[in-house]
Amino acid sequence: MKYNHKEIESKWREKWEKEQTYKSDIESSKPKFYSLDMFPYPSGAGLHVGHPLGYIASDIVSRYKRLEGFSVLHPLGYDAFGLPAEQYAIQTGQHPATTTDENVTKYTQQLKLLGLSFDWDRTYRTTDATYYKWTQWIFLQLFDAWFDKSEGKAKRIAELIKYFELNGSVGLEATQSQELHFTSEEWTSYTEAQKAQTLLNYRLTYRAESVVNWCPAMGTVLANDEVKDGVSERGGHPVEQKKMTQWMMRITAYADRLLDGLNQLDWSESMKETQRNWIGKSVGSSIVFKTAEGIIEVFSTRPDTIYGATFLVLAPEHDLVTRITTIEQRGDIDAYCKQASNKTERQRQEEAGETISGCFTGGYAIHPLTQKQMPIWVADYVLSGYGTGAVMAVPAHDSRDHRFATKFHLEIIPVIESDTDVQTEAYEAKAGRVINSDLIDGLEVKDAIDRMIGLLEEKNIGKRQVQFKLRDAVFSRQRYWGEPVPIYFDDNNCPQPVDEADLPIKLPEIDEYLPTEHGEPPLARAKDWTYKGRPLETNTMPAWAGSSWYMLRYLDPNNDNEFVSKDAEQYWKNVDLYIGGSEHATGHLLYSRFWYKVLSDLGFVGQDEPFQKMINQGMILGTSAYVYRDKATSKFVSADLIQEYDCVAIPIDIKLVNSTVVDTESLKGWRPDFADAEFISKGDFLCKREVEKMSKSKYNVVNPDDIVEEYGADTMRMYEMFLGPITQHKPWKTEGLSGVFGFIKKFWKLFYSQDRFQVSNSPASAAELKILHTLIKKVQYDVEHMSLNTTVSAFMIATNELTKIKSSNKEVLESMLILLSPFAPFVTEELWEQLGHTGSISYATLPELNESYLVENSFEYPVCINGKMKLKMKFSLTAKVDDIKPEVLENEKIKDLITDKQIIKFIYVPKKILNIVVK
Ligand code: ANZ
Repeated sequence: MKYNHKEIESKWREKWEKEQTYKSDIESSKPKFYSLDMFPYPSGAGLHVGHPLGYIASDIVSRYKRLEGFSVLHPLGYDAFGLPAEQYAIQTGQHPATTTDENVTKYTQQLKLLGLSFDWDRTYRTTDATYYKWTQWIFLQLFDAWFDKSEGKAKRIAELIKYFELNGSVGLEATQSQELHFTSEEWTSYTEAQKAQTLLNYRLTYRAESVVNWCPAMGTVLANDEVKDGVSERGGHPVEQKKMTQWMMRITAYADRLLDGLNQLDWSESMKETQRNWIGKSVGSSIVFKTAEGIIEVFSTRPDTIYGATFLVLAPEHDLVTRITTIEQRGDIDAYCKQASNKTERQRQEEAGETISGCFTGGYAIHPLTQKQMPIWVADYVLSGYGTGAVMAVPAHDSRDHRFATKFHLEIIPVIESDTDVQTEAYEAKAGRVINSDLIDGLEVKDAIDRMIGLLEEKNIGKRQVQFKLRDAVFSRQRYWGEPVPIYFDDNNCPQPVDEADLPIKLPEIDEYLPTEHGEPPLARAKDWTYKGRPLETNTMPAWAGSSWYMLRYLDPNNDNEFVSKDAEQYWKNVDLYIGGSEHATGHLLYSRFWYKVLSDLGFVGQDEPFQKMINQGMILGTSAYVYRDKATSKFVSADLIQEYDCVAIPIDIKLVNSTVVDTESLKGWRPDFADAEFISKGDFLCKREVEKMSKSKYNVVNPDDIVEEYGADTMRMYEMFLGPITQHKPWKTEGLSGVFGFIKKFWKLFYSQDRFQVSNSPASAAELKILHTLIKKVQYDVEHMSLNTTVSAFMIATNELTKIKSSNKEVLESMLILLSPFAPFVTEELWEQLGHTGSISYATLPELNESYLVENSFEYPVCINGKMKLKMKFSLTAKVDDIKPEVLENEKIKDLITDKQIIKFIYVPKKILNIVVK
């Protein structure tokens, strides 16, 4: 029988589904392994061959762990709320649930082709009301919690109320929006509305007015990581800064724990570094500068440079700007501030690198140590949301301040010794001796920083301070296709939580997926959008809400009473291996760590981190094909002739080309406007190939369904691994598939002799065992180190070696099948059955490594006559000279050479040489 991938794969696909082969259960006698993929957003385009790379890798590990005896949880669901489905709904009037459903169905079909051992009984979509009921429930947990800084953990609001009743705010160490001061008597005398308002200042989710990234074209607020270069990441629409009342998540309370937690995680250093930078912890000092109109507090990480501070700079939004600005400067300052308000924070930071701008307020402050007058400027490189929104500018040692001082002719005073001429360039290194600095002259920078913080504290003009770049996360979206926020507004217009028993608050039906004429979010269109007769919140949650806790729901997906049962949580715990893209470093991976820590503080989960080990897969790149068109005549020009023309490059479908040769007839039929195309070429009409991201718009997408059809899922899986290290980017080459396909056919042949299934039951030879155990060792090491590309080569080598020695040993082949089954589950399952097994190979036992088979137990001796090598003979290492000697002397060739000679001596040096001395 020939290897027939189509028959084998469809047979097993059906059988696995019917028999629920990959159902995972709590098996307390077994250790657990939780292997998770970042769940996909099901887009309309379906999967291309780049998407399953991570799924295949995690599937191999999951299958390997089953063979090792673990109970494996390997689920997949869908992150299905979000903008694309909603945009499509706005354009077509079709309910986003319909599009989502179609896309999910398509994805699932495609994924099922690949033999991924997901437990499909555990699948869900974040858009299922049975799922988002619990997303809403978690929101309520955050609403009912505050962060106690003294213990570094979240606690219930009831505890905070008790504290206020006893102490007011006195001595409270809590993460808060604003510093509030009140006594217990004052608290007791507050109205309900005042109490509610006060508590919002501490809740882990709260409402606040904040400057947000507003995207008018999309009618919604976007998170910082959804804005790239001043435009929306999706759609590229302009984004402006706007003050709005929003639900916020107090992630900043966890800044330190999010930072510290990284140390114990098995993630790549670059991923950890990205998170560290995003959290951005800086230690420094606040310093107070006096002005006639009030004090300006600045935050500086370099208080050692205070004697070099020659001017102050305020953010355009700083409260004091209007008061400090003199009448003469008012017009300029107003115009400058207005202009700044249209830029995003990131834009402002980026521009500061090139075109620094600013405006003088006309006001002055007094230097607290030298008492000199310092001009006060406004500039948008100072951000209102960071530190105090004001800086002391030290142009000699900060390059932005330097550019600013140079542009506006402000004084530059060096205060750290260096070889740099600070009049032309800033010396930024945090190293050297302090100069021109009275109280701290002569100290090294590090010591000077500490000393100065101390001095400032003594003199009451400054305080040690820790700053984070991390901001509280905006949690409301003015969209339809998201989870409704389970909040209503009472008679005082205070937000109140919906009762847990009334969850879920289901997404209502509306007539149009657009904001109302009054600019309210789409949910305001719903009929009777009320709760207890009071208005419900009309904002929905952002796309990241559902993905911030999805790893927990798989543990117990159908539980209607709890978000996850205690039993399930205690058994499965956190994720042992998480595979997904590195682009989620600052969004999903921070938010989910934050929620998980809150749930941990409130006693719902037993660990502090959700994803213990993470691998970030690289991208599989496409090879686009570009044809060239002469701008003047619109004729197509072969790629080898384009130097003579002025051409535009046009990407064309890679199906129209063979290597670099274009099928011009098919190209004409590909687009109506190409029907009458004319081609200029000498011989074949050529295109240029370019390796870049796979995308529909570049027509370079390869569909996994086609590959599975032609070569089978086993080949596709192994080929994806064979392409190169999992974490690297690498181009897809369809030509490469035949190599792996050939390997599987060769492997199949080991079990067949002249088209008949035939394996030998005799004991395995030393050579066979050596091949097998070399493979076992390699696979063990590689899977542990996620070096799956080299495992594929190891299988190829072993198969070649077994073929060479014509091995068909059952014992060896059986073990090899088990080893190969995580990589090529279909063909191995089929051969396993043919060997007479009834259960699935997925639950076989991994063969154990026996190192002794790897040890060489024989030696090939050079056999010499009078010191001259004549031939080579192999002998066991344990053989005695009495066994060896007769065999050598009986050798035909030796016999011939010594017939007429007399043997004087037979020399045997173990593991070196055999020498016959003759005369
Ligand atoms: C004086 C100084 C001298 C500074 C020097 C730096 C170097 P990181 O490390 O990022 O925390 N700064 C403070 N608040 C700011 C704001 N709202 N917008 C823009 N810049 C701000 O940076 C802290 C430093 O950035 C602070 O230390 C301050 O400038 C500036 F040789 O103070 B420094």
